[in-house]
Amino acid sequence: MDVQATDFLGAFDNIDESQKLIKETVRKFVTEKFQPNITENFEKGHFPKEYIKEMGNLGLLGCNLTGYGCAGLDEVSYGLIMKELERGDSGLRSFASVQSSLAMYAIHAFGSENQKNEFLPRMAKGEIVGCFGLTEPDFGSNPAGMKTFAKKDGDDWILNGSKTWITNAPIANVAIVWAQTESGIRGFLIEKGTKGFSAPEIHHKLSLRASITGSLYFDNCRIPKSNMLEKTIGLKNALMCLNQARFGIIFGVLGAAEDCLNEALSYTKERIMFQKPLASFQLIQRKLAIMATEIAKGNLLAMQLAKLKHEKSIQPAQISMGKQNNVQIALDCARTTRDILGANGISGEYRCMRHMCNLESVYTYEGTNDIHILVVGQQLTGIPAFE
Ligand code: TGC
Ligand code: FAD
Repeated sequence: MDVQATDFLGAFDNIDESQKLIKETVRKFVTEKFQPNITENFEKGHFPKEYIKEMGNLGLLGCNLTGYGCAGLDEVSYGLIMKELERGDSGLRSFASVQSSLAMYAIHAFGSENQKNEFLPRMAKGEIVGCFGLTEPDFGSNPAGMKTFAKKDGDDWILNGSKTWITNAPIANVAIVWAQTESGIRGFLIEKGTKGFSAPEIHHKLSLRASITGSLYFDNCRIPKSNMLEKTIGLKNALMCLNQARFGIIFGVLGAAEDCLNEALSYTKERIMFQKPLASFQLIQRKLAIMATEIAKGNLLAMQLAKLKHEKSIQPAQISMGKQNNVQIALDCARTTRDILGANGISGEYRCMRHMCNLESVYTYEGTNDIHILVVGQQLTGIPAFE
């Protein structure tokens, strides 16, 4: 039997030809186009926008949505795409997650026919960019308390408030924004250029440096009725979008983890210390074996969740278990690889420290590690422990 280091238990052995082709196509794009400049882009804090249209041409944006120019792929294909993008850099996967699973999904699930026709085909092609504004300066883990408010004024809405830590915000043509109204939390489409709306970049990030992040400010923004997501009726709708993105992260982070294991394996076979390759020492083999084991379990977990999602029986707490576990193990793999590479591990000439810094954000966004533990705890006990 052919045992692969990064898929020790063969979780992906049975993917079909079309899924294999999708995986190989994305890997080629990431390796040949994106990867050569990632170290420089990360160092400069630059998100390479030039790849957005290419991702659109490859059908990667909104790939698991149907109609409106979207590829209508299955959940495993979607997961494999996220995994290959994040093998390159979590920033690249973040762009795709936000565009596809948060912004496009919100319009697809809760938008009018007009909104879907107007935005989705152009977003799928990468001609326009979306962002998703849920988090506020004082309401991160607890978005239910949000202060951003939309007040009815004739047929229009007047929006006031702010959002922060929003991926893609400064380059977004349209922001999906969640706001309190007199009838609960609802979603709105805020277009670039709307009077009173600004989206400045957040600087000095030490993580996800090749991703662009910003804040959203709304100062008496007048939003036409046609830009309200009519089918939104509460926070639940925003959380439904998060389920989609969290599912993508469960696969995505495995790409970063596998990249770290591969780096650790090749390094330890070549690096000689005490007259022997590092790979020959028991302590090093233990670290490698633990990484391979955790990745193998993470792969199985991801594939089982894809099956449940395909069958439409997946529960939010199951997604929480997957997000919490796979991000944790990916971060552990990145830290272990950083350790195994010694001083070289801190250099941008290698990949592990960049992955490690990125995964610190992934650990926090889309629900912190603690929040997902608490969601599983609530499912087990029936007792919410958030407050
Ligand atoms: P709670 O009372 O539990 O729920 C309110 C309603 O929503 C339902 N619900 C869900 N529905 C679908 N999916 C989920 N995951 C759901 N979780 C809860 C729930 O059944 C209820 O429905 P109903 O019918 O009774 O109204 O709400 P809560 O206010 O107590 O909050 C629960 C909690 C803490 C789990 C939730 O607020 C949470 O997940 N907090 C974390 C916030 C978060 O993840 N923010 C992410 C922002 S976006 C982002 O980070 C993008 S990074 C992007 C990138 O670059 O990749
Ligand atoms: P807090 O909620 O203040 O949490 C701080 C700490 O307290 C954490 O350890 C947390 O686990 C813990 N904690 C909180 N509540 C509890 C509790 N009840 N019990 C125990 N411990 C608790 N948001 C968006 O809306 N859209 C985006 O596109 C987006 N992109 C992001 C990109 C980046 C790079 C980052 C870093 C964040 C992004 N976010 C985005 C925001 C992200 O979702 C929030 O940072 C996250 O939800 C956590 O909120 P917070 O930072 O306010 O932390």
